[in-house]
Amino acid sequence: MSSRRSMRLYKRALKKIPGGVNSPVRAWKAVGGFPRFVERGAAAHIFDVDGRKYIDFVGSWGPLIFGHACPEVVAAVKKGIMAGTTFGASTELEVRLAELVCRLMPSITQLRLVSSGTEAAMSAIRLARAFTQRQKVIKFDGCYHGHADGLLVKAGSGIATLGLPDSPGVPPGFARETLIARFNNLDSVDRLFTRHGGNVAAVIVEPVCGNMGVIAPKKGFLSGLQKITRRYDALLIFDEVITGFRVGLGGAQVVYGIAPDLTCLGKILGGGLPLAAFGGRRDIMDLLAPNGPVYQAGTLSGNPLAVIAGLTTLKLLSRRDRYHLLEQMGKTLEEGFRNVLNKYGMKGTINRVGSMLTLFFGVDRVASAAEARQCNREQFARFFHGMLARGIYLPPAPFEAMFVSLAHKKADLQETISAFDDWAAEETQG
Ligand code: KE4
Repeated sequence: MSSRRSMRLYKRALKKIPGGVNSPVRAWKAVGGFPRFVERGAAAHIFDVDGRKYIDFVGSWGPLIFGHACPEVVAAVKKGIMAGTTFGASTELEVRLAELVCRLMPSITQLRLVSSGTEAAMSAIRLARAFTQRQKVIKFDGCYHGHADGLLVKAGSGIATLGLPDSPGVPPGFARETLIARFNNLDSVDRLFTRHGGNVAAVIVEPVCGNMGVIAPKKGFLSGLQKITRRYDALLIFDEVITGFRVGLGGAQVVYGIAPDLTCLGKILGGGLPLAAFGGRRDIMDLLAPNGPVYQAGTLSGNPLAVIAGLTTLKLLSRRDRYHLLEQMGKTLEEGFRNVLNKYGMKGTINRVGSMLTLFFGVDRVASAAEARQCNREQFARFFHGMLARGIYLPPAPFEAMFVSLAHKKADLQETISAFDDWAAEETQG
């Protein structure tokens, strides 16, 4: 089946939208080809404008834990929209959502709703700097926390531990306030604190990485971060925009038993509509305007429709243990993929936490960004297109996560594994 309509739409899009997309990863630069335009989604499937049906493992990059057009979410939003879309005033809905999140994640005693994960991370860092009256922030190579200036930073040379802009437009002065450590490497954090300890406001980390492909924290890594931040009176910020409500109802912080000082949330929180949040210790959150001097605001913050979608999603997740099912499905996919790799003698490894997983080609182990970057990206691109041709829609980039949803059925997983087997045969036997 041709992709003529997608190609035509892409050409039009290129004229009026930079790169033809509203977010760079959607342009498929890492895998080549041109993006398929989506017409609609239904449960575990998406349909492109040329009528092709795909089993979807992007799930809009994480929000859709119940798949596309979840009936309960659709019904709740349909009902809600009849009362209006936004008021720029408080509603009972946002109070109920805040109460529910605080119940599910006890480290959060208060939270502020925003519209994107970028806003959540940016605001949490501003708050941490105000609370500690310090400037430096430590992040990890390969972790992504949205595109606020201070977070688009890459590691300086070995000596210059200060960050360097990772994008034009980020002033060197902003980048210098961000220090880069290595995930799963407490010594790299220790060295930065030894050198800058008294001036480090916070460490921000994805407790389970989703943005260098999936990488789980080594035993003791997260508790080690908590110990060292406490030792230096710095704050620990968990960016749970992906892992929140994904790896467990209470997020990674409950799964790994670590109570961060601040948490960023997004994606699943909004049930597919634009909603994110940051929250944590009361003594820190009290600094936020209008109580305190730290300014943060947003026209659509706590948007009623997004809150309705989020509340409905979290209540569905709370009803009964869905995470056992997500774990089973993730395991089925991981084992199926591993069997195919072994069957065809293909070198690769699969990292998985619950229903988020990444297949890295050409490497035996990935526990850091540096190891992830050793993977065979060209083979991943062939894998991506091979699976697309077989009706499987994967993240169009090697350093992202595949997401299994509660809308996926066993048959979808079997079809996906068979598609991989078929492609692997072609890839290895020509
Ligand atoms: P947004 O501003 O895109 O809502 O959230 C930024 C963000 C913050 N923290 C983490 C851990 C994230 O993964 C993200 C955004 N994730 C990417 C994909 N990994 C979103 C996809 C995109 O950029 O289009």
